[in-house]
Amino acid sequence: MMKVSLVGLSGCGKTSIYSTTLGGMTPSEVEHLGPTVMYEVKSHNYLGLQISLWDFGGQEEYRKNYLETPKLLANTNLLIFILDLHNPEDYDKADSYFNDVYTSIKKSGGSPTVFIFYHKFDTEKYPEDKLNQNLTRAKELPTVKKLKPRSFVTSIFRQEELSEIFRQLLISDFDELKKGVEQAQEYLLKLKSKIIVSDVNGNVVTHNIKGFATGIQLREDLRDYILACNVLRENFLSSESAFFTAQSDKKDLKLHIFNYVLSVLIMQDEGAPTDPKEDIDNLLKEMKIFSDLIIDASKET
Ligand SMILES: Nc1nc2c(ncn2[C@@H]2O[C@H](COP(=O)(O)OP(=O)(O)O)[C@@H](O)[C@H]2O)c(=O)[nH]1
Ligand SMILES: [Mg+2]
Repeated sequence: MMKVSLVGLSGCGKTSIYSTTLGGMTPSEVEHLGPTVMYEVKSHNYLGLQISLWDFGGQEEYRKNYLETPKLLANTNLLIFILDLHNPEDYDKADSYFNDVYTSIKKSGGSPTVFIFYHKFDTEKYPEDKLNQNLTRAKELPTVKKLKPRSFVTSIFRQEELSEIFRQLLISDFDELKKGVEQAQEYLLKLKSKIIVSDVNGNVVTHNIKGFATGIQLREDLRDYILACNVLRENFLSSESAFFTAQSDKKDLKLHIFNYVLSVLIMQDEGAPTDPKEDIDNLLKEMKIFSDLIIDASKET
């Protein structure tokens, strides 16, 4: 089990970040979310890893409560602090909250990996020159300078990038998995076919096509297809791995499921250039190895 804690002042964007990555919502769908009361815990299985994501509501009365009830924050593996670049008036308050949360986790014996998101880096409702000034100032905040967390400049309006960051963080403690993902990305760059590597639940690992994912979630129809094939693999074929194919005169779909967990979906449009069989076979061979790494990593947690 891996515990990820999202922390930051009220309105900084915690719930929006969750919703547009693991939650599979679009940026426009999250615009009217209500405030989080106390905290919310969402469980997720990503690449076989059990992830529990804690969204700590940021209102003042709750902030005090978390600090006075250290067990809420204890056992955090990944601490993600979110700083609202559109709200520099509250930087000092945010920074000292960051410090208090970190100190509280340390006191209860934890040693989380710490990240900071400089969030809302977009000019939807904010002037550009001020935004850049705010970013420069944010990097000078005392807790940021003290903890030197790995930092990312984020916005829910760059959903694909935000999801990519999130995917990286979720496997950041697993070196072997990181290498596997990088390997997959290298192959995908070279290939012309449309390819999506995901887990069998439709959580995207990497892909080379735009518009097939909402955050980390694969498009619903394809996700349903993978889920259905996975049920067949399990119950009907009774095998660890399986291969499915579907064809029309316009499209060609190939689905490989490896080791219960990993799915590689290869799509080809009619008349589109095809890749040499050897290149596809090499990708599949690597993904088979990657699926073994996933099984090992999920045993660790
Ligand atoms: N411009 C902009 N607004 C955002 C971004 N992320 C969240 N918001 C807005 O900030 C407000 C508060 O977001 P919410 O997720 O509820 O914050 P929380 O209290 O930290 O959970 C909402 O109106 C969101 O639409 C972002 O990246 N850019
Ligand atoms: Mg919230």
